[in-house]
Amino acid sequence: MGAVNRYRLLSAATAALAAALVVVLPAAPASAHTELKSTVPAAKSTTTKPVAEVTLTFTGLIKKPGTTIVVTGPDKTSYSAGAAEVVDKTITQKVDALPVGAITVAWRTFAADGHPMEGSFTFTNQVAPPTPQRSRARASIRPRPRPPAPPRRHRPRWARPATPRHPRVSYG
Ligand SMILES: [Cu+2]
Repeated sequence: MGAVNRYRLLSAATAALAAALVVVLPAAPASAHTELKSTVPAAKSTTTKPVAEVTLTFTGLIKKPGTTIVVTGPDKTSYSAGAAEVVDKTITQKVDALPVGAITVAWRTFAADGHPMEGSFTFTNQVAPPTPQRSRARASIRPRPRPPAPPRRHRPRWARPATPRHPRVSYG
């Protein structure tokens, strides 16, 4: 009889455990929200090639309304060019020529189920922007500086030596 009781207890425990699993398991898929999967450039990476755009890929579909990607340089200036583009699970943000240094990508978007998401990551840009060429082009457009004014022919009256105004006439 003792063996039978132990068996009943075990089976009761197994049934309870199975019931608990049934209750817990359906909840798991509901918590699998869309999240950021990968980015280009990758977070904490260093780029040695010019970056024309930043892409963020998520684990699920993304909604475009309310999606913003702000790409800032060490100068705290935004280099985002135009609005973020959303295609399925990927957001693409075009950027102007980035400055050298730490680049921060701050993003906000909504999952297809309406959940708001936001975050930020950084990468290091080692490619110098083409500023020397740009400033040279600007310099050629700029008007040439005026030549210095020619010296005045007539000095102001106060600066002239006290000489007679008319040629001397000899009264002889
Ligand atoms: Cu969700």
